[in-house]
Amino acid sequence: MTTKFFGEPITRREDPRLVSGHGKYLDDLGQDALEAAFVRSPHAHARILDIDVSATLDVPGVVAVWTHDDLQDFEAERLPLLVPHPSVRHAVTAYALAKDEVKHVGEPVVMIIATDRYLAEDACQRVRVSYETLPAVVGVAAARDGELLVHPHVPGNIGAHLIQEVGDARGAIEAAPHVLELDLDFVRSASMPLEGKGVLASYDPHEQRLRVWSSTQTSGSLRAALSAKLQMPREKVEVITPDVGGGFGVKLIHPWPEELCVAAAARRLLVDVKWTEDRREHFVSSAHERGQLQRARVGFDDEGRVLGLDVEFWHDHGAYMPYGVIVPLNTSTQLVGPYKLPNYRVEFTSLYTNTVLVSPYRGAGRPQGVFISERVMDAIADELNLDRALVRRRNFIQPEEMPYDVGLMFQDGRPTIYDSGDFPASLDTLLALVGWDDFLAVQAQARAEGRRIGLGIGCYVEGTGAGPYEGGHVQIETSGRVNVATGLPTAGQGHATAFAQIVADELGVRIEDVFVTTGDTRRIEYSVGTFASRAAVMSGSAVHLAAQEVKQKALTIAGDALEADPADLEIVDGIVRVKGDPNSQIPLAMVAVLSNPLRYAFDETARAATQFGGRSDLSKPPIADGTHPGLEGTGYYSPPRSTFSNGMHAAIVETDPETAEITILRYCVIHDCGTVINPMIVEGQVHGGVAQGVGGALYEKIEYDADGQLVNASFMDFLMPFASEVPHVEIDHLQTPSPLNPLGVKGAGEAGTIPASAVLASAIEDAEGFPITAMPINPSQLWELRRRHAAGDWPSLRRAQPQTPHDQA
Ligand code: MCN
Repeated sequence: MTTKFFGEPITRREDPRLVSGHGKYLDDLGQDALEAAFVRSPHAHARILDIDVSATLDVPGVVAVWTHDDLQDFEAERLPLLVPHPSVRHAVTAYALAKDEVKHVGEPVVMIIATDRYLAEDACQRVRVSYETLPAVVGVAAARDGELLVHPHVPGNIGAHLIQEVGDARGAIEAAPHVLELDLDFVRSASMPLEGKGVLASYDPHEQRLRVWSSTQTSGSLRAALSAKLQMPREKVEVITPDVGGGFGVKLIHPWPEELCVAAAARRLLVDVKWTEDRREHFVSSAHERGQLQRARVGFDDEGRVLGLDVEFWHDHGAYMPYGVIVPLNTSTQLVGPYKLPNYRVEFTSLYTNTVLVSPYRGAGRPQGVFISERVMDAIADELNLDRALVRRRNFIQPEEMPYDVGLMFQDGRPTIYDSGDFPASLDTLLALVGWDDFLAVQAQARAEGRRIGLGIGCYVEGTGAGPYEGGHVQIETSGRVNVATGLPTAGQGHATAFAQIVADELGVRIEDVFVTTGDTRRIEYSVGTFASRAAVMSGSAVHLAAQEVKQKALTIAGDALEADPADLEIVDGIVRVKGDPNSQIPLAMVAVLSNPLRYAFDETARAATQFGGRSDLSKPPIADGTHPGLEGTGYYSPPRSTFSNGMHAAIVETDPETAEITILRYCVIHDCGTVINPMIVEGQVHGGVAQGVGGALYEKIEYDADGQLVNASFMDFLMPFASEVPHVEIDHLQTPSPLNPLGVKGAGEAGTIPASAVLASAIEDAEGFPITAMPINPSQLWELRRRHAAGDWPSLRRAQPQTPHDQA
């Protein structure tokens, strides 16, 4: 393909519509629909003794009141375990409406459908549910104790347990000259898309067809799930994703209880029904992530090379496990990062607690894993009084060792094999960008002025573009308009631009003529979803393959019309022409007409095309043997395994000596996502990711009390960074193309978030001179650590003045 748009920083074509308020989100639809509201559990753990809905039944405008008993057939069974894994010992998923017991505050118990949301909410207040409260298990430590149980049949609250090992980690640590042990705490947090979840369902009894609009990341999978749960033919279920105001992982599960209840109600009541999540519901009844307690033992030599690493962590997966163990699997495999670990053992225990369920949130376990490995690298440097960058460099996998088999099973069940990357080159670029070599002098100068500044670093490798497949459909209309469809939905990632760039280049058409549809099951039969930074790899490759097919077909038909060998043709700006003979040409639009020679010409282009008389050889049928009418093609891409992006971040922070306020002075990123389709989009993704990472590192913390009540379930109490707290991000790209897909791309969507906590911990530690072991960290916690440090109750760092320059590997 000759590239004209691919790799260019083309401004996002979707933005004029979105930023001028012309986006259509779920709540903009279904203005005449009935609305649903849910009575949710006020208790973290309780037995339901009785549900009295009698006071709701005579409320004018209330149309239906459903409890678990009103669900039918499969609707009444537990929701599915979406990603099974051999490490799962006890998979407990929720009912769409609670049956007998509730396991966390916010669990839906009753659905009320009324003519509007206000009435439905008022009616919810009239429902009387009698509960017998039970003791709640809150937090990883309590769950690990195993004294109280979330689910009586799950001993020790252990949902899953896995050990993976390469070499002999414990033996290597035993024999190592230096050994360190770290206890770390990564606190629970949650993604906060501006738009919460939402669903609108409409049933056509004549066609027996259910149409569902959902603010989902997985329209194709949601379609499959609804057709199974409602026992409807898949062909009769359509799922359409309107504009989505952010997903960040939380809209991955399919179906959410509300999606199933609303769809079932629309079918049964033969009315359109809608539900949009409010902010409090999002806090107490969607999904959280991150919470882990971690322990690492590392043995290393005098030069800082890791000889053995033994990691154990305990993961809080909340009350239910619909998404399996993807998050701890990511933590356990991705903490290896860019490092060569000949002896590595990791053991995780995934624990039930009486809190909101845990499912992937941007980074999906990797921020926790990177926190472990990068804290370990800093601790080694501290112990040996070595430069922190040097310790990392000495442990790097080298570019000539690619592809590099880490020796672990990745979350997709396939081997963890790094396909490309040049970690030393990334580090060199980062250190130059942030001014690593000069920083000691800068820091000393600041100290002399009474200021505390610190420089932190963090490296990561990220498995992206997980399979199993994604599809693309490309069609050229007789007007020359090119329609592109891919099944995965868009939540703000700029797919309408990036996929148009790929197709425009492959077909040789103007980008203005390419129109992309995402997340609409009417347009493409099979799809999986947008997660794991997979769209560029999966759908990008699929639309590329589909465009190739269409191009081949166009060249064959044009060759016939122009009486030229297709190999001698090229397409430039939508015109197929004989190379070197500009007078011999035919517009793609006309080729589209010829591909579908109707008896009558309906438009100007088609009439003009009749000069070519259909296929020129009248002895042949109008449609060439072995082809179909229409200039269109479908491609499905299925990768052999995941492709691995990587990157390195560095940050300079200042901590206020009096107030312990933490300010980020600089934030630098080196990013390698293989071949870049659109650098402006990738940089936007990195900016957004860093913003979310900064939030996770310094502000955002989901806070439960001992009874399992979420005490900061509002934006008044759950702190997110404003634009004023998000640093300017300085970015440089390194492109090591992936050999695994036709475009050489690797994912980019989560990259900014992954190392942020590790980097900021490293920087704060450097500013303060004592270890940081728990994230997020806020000024009060830093102040408390200072107090403990001054009282001799918190250790000092030894690496105040590293003796070795970073490049003496
Ligand atoms: N891209 C590119 N070149 C590459 C790789 C990616 O130009 N080599 C472009 C892609 O074409 C796409 C964007 O960068 O436009 C992100 O691509 P990719 O890394 O494939 O990630 P996905 O599109 O699959 O998006 C998912 C990812 C995840 S997992 C989360 S969580 C997340 C994220 O993206 N949620 C987001 N970014 C988000 N951005 C917004 N605005 N909203 C969310 O909810």
